[in-house]
Order: sequence, then C-alpha cells, then structure tokens
Amino acid sequence: TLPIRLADYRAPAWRVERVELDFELGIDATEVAAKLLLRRDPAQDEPLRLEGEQLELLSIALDGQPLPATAWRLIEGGLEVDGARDGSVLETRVRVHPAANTALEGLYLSGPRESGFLLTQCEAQGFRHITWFPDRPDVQSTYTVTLRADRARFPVLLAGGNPDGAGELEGGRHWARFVDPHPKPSYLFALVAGRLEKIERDYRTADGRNVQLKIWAEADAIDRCHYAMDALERSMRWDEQAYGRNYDLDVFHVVATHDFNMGAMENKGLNIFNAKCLLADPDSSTDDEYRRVEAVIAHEYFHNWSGNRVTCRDWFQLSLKEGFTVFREQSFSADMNSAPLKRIEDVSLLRRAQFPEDAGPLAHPVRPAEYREINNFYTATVYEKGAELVRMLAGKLGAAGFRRGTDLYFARNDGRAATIEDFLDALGEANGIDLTPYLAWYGQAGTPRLRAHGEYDAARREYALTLSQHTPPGAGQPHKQALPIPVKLALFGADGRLLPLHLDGQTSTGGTEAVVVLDRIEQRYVFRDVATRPVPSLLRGYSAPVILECDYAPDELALLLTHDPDGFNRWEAGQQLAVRACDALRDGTPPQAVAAWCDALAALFDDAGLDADLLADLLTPPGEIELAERESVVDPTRIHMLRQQLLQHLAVRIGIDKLDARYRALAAQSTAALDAASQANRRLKQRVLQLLALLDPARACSHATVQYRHAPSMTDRLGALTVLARHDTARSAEPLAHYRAHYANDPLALDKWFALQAQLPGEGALARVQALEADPAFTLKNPNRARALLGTFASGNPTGFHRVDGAGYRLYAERLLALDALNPQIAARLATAFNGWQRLEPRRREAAHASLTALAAHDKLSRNLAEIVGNMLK
Ligand code: HT7
Ligand code: ZN
Repeated sequence: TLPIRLADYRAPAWRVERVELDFELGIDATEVAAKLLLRRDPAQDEPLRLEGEQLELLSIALDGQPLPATAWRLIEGGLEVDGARDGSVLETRVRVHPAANTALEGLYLSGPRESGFLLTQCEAQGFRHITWFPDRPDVQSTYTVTLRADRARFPVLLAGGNPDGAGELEGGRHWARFVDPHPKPSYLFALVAGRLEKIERDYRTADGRNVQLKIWAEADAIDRCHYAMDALERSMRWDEQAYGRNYDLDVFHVVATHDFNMGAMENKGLNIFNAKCLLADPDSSTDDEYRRVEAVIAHEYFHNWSGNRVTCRDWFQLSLKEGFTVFREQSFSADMNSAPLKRIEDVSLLRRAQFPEDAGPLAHPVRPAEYREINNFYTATVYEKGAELVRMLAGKLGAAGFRRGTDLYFARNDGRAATIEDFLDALGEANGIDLTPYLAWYGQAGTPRLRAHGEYDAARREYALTLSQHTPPGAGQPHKQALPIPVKLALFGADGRLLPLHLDGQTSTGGTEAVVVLDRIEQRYVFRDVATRPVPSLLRGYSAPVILECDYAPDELALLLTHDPDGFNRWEAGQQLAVRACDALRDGTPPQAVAAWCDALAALFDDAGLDADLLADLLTPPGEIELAERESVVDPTRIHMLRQQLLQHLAVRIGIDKLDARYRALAAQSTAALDAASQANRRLKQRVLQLLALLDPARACSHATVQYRHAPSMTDRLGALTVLARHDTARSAEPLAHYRAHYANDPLALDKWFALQAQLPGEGALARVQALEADPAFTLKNPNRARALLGTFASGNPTGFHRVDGAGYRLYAERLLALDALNPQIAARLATAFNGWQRLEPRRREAAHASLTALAAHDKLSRNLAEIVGNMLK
C-alpha cells in the first residue's frame, strides 16, 4: 500500500450532515441500516466515495429508490455511488459478524458468547467496519441511533448522546434510541449492549446542567467501580476550574471491558475502558494502578473538549488532541497527588518509551508527514513528546496566558476539526506572541542534545554559561534545524544555597530562577555579581524534552542531589550521578561517582525530613532501558549486571542494620489505607526490601514471606511476591501457587501473576515463559493477557528476551505471527519491542535480524505488522 501524506490533504468533497443508524443486534450477525444526509462541496467535482471493510452489503438506495447495480461499484475498498446530489439521502443495509471479530475494531463481542456483551471501537478507522461511511475525522455529523435486541440476552442498550425513548417489541425484543446533538466524527461513535450492572451519581455542572454519571460493568466487577466514579467527579470539577470546560450532555456513561486494544476510548458520552484502567479495589489493585485509573478517567473525560468538541482535521493532527490531553491529565494528576513525583514519573516514561523510539528506525515527528497504518501512530512520540511540547508552550505563556490561549482555542474551534496551527495561532494570538517557531518541534523527529558549559571568572565575579544544541540526523531528515529550547535555571553556591541571578540583558534580576530560551545553535549567557564558582541547576522541572549534556563533577551533582529545592532536579542530579557511577564501574575508572552517589543517598536515607516517596525514587537508579540508550553497542546482560552492582554498592553503604530497621519500622505501619503517606510508605518499604535482599537474601525473603501472608493490600502482596520470586525460587513456589489459586477468577490479578514471572531475569526466563503459555488461563485472544506475558517478557526482561542464542527473539517472532492473524493492532504494537536491535552487540544483532527478516518474509502479514517490521529493517 502507498503511504498517505499530510501534504496531500484535501477537504472532503462530500460531508454527512445527519446520520440515522438502526441496529438489529445479534452475537453472530448484526444488521446495520444507515441513512446519511449528504452535503456536497460545490467547489469540488468528485464522485461520492464511502469507506467500508468486511461489510456484507444487503441493500443500497438513493433518495428512496433502490440503486441499480450499474449505479454503484466497489473500488479499492471503497464504495462509489453515482447520482448523488447535495441534500441526497443514501440508505445502506449491511451485515457484520461480531463474534468472529478478533481484531477488536468495529463491533465485537467481549467475553464468552453465552454471557458476553457487544461493544464497538471506532478510533481510528473502526466505523468503516460497521457501515459504509466517509470515515475521516473532518466529516462531522449529528447521530440518531436506534438499537433493537432480545431483551433477555441484551437487557442494557447504550449509545452515545442523550436517551430519546425506549420500549418493547414483539417476541421478547426491545429497543432504545439515542440522539447526540453535537456534530461528531465517526470515530467517536459507540454502542454497548448486554448484561451489565451500573453504579450512578448525579452531578451538577458549574454552568447548571444536571448530569447522570453511570459506570457499567459485569456483575462480578461492579463493586470495583466506586473509585473511578470519585475520580470522574474530581476530573469534571477540575476541568471546570482549570479550563472553564463544562460537560455538555445529560448523561455520561463509562463501560468496563476485559477485551480492549488500548487503555480506554473517549467516545462521545459513552467512554469505554479497558477494565485494567477502570476497576480498582484494595484487594486486587496496586497503588500505581489506583493512580492510573484516576489518570485515565481524567484523560478520557478531558477529551470531551480536547478531542470531541474540538477534533482533529486529519490523523496527522493526532497530537493536537492526544498531546494536549496528556498534558491536561498530567496537570490534573499533579494537582491531585504530588507534583514533583508526577513530573518524575512522566519524565521517566518519556525516557523509557519515547527516547528509544525517537532514536531508532521507528522515529517520526510529533506530527508525522506520512503513514501507511494510522493505528501504528498512537505512539509515545505523539502522546508523551506531544504533551511536552504543550508544556513548553504553557511554560512560555505562564498560567494566566495559557488559560487565555486555551479559552480562545476552544471558543474559536468549537465544533470544528482543527490543526496544530490552529492551536498555536490561538495560544499566540491571545497573548500577542508569535508561537510559530514552536511549529518546528512538531515537524522534526529526534531528541535534541543540549550542551551546557560554564566558565567562572573570579576576578570579574562573572559566570558565563554557553548553551548549544544539536539534533542527530534521522527519520529522513538529514539536517535538523535549531529549535526554541526553554531552559529554566538556577545557580547554587558551594554551600548549597541559591544565588541571586543578575543576567545580562534581563530586566527581572535578583530572583533565584530564570528562564532563557535558546533559539539558535549556540548562545552565551553572562551572570554578574556571582560571588563564588556556582553549580548550575539546568532544565529545572525538565523545561524542555532534550538530553542535557553538562560536564558536572560528581561532587557538583551530589550538591544538587542534596540541596536542590526543585524536587525534579534533585532526582535528576541523582540519576545523572548514578549514570556516571555505572560508567565508572563499566570502565574500571576511579569510582568517585559511585562514592558520591552512595554517600549522598546514605545521608538522605537518614534525613527524617525527606518525603518517603521522593526518597524511594532517589534510591532508584535509571532502568536498564535508559542505561542502554546511552551505549553505542548494547549488551543487555552486562547492563543488568552493572546496575545490580551499583545497587549493591548503595546497599552496602547504607548497611544491613539500617535497611533492616527501616523495613521493620515501615512494615509496622502497614495498612490498606490509600492516602498519600500510606502509599509513600509502601513504596519506600519495597525499595528498602529490595536493597536488603541484595545484602541478605535470606532475611529479606523471611520478611517477604511474612509480608505476603499478612499483606493488607495488593501493593504489599505483589511486592513480597516479587522479592521472593527474584531471590528464592524454591520459597516463592508456594506463594505463587497460592496467588494463582486465590485469584483464579480475577483476570486483572492473574495478569499481574503472569507479568511478575515474565520479568524474572536470567537463563531460565524463556522456559518459564513457555511454561506459563501452557497455563490454561493463557490466551493470545485477550490483549491484556498477551501483553502481560509476552509484552512484559520482551520489554521488561532484557536478559531473558535478549538471550545470546536468539531463542527469545525466535519465540517472540512466532507469537507475533500467531497474534497477527487474530489482532493486527496488538501484534504491531508488541513488535516494537525489537526497536533498538541495530545497536545490540553483534551476536544478538544477527539473531534479531534473522527473526525480523523471517517475520517480514511472510506473505500474509497485516498492514499493521508489515509496516512496523518493514520500518525496523530499513
Ligand atoms: N483516543 C484513544 C486512542 C485509540 C484507541 C483506544 C482503544 C482502542 C483502540 C484505539 N485506537 C486508538 C485513546 C486515548 O488516547 O484516549
Ligand atoms: Zn487520548
């Protein structure tokens, strides 16, 4: 297939003003009647063309007359119709097959055929699996949807919009109608039908609308929806206060399913969630999962404005809704929880997921210039880097200016399908600033390197900071341009105190923090009246998504790690120091950085004033993926060992007695409470237990055994099981079996059991994965299960997946092939675990190459998987 290009965008020649859909629902076969009121663009002379896939066409009529076979034809997956005029009404009737739909795109069945329910997934191009339609986001229509079904089998019938009547039909059937007054693109259409229970709550918006909030789940899960309901209410309030956005329908439905390709979907008025991102209770959810539920509920709700009321003109603009909505969700989570910890979490994710993507064969700009399969572009670059770009803009405008800008953006583009230019224009215009230089960030792939070099002139009491930037060539862009990079900075004296800043050319001098924007290749900034050689704290709060290269001495990083009041930069100094320490261990050079890192952390370990969760993060060096990113030739086993060695040094420096005493103290306070302090205690307790296990595995495993038995929460239970499984295989067998039996009927808890074991490092990893595949609960048909075992193995178990003999790659490639026949979206996403293979040391590289080449040679690959594997081999 040929790529689709942004440069080729044309406005639609035909629009659909109104859609009427009638569904005769059935598990094996559903009939869909569609009535489209067509509008023609008088400036274009194109025939009417509609998209459809896997549709059995039963009838077609135009303006009330059945169309003769000569008046329509199927061309390249499209339906071309003759004779349509502006105002014509096209009627089609098709049959689709929900139970046979394993791709989980369009209308499909969730769960067993006897008891499961029907639901839809239309983003990005699922609507064309339901009916013939101009399936593109710039075609916005009002929808009237009527559902008919057997009442006993499908007691609950839901679609987006407001309810508009319901009633009985002959033969035990019933119907329900929904009208959505807000014109929407087809990707936001949704329906749900089946046996579901609900919890509900009334909500009154700031502008006075009464809204019924309803969360739906199968009977065994409905009691686990209360946390999501609270989170939804918090999200709605927050959006009113932070962005002045109110909800705009009389009902808001949220539905949980165990069969879903992604986390959740923002269908207008009928959000559908992967159960993993909605259900939460203390017995089966970890603290991290609670925070994820809150974040995803917020994310999907916020889309109601950033995505639904203002949608995307085309899929190249995907980050317009996703980057902005991720940013909104991050700000919300920061307000609900701890802001610095949220920032640490977000930046860690960016480095772990987006940096490797941006540095390899899958690199693409936040606004790609072309694609073959749009589902492959729901990436960390579009989402996470996109959010960083919005954050830079928000930082540049300040809180009040950004709000002025978003108010104008929403007002001006309400009901429209907008572009990234529309976003920058509104933000800029509301503030009298030209933001077009930031557009370059959207069009250029690769992570910029920011070099910083400081020189102190004691005689003149001047500190000169030279900043320069460079983005490596790649992604078909041999020459990268200079980007505007906001650098928030401060200077510290040798005593760890902030120094007042007197920056040449800046009016607001005397404060202790400034932002400079580097918008050329190199720039020098001179600070006056600097009494002693300062230590710069750069990119505070991570003010731009770049890689900072600064030749700090270890003791300078230790000073920032100890004193920087910017929680993020404090952690960042620790991360940089840990990287230096790893380098020293790898190269056998003098271990000053190892000592500096361990000494600083040992002192912080004793600091009673430090937050438990910041301490837990400080005690965590960069992960193996991040460490691998810095190497030109990657040996995953070596990196794993170096990181373990580094942790060992830290554990020794703190000492067994202190670790043991801290563990006991934290364990004594253990409860199931969800407040911030209790969560922080659990987090720190786990870090401490892991460090203790490096020094005294027997003692750590004794603690873990007790902790597993008496765990009041899933966080404690899973933490204990992890330590046991890593340090004492024999002793872990019994609790692993106990967990397996205890949670036999809880799919989400079972996923954690699979994932925990898929992550265990070392030689036995592959055999373990194969044994787990033989567990009766394992299936490739459920995306959560496939991700839990195979995805976790490939992306979360570097030493297991990257076996020197290539057996990890071979097994994985075979499974991708099997998965591709069932669910191409999931196969393609999991295939990205091979990213970075070109930098592996020669034996592994050859083995990975062989597996990828074998995969590429298959003639029946989906477009999804073919694109990823093809790009990987480019
Ligand atoms: N907008 C959604 C993206 C999406 C999706 C969701 C579920 C299944 C398939 C999907 N394809 C794309 C999710 C979001 O960003 O909110
Ligand atoms: Zn989203």
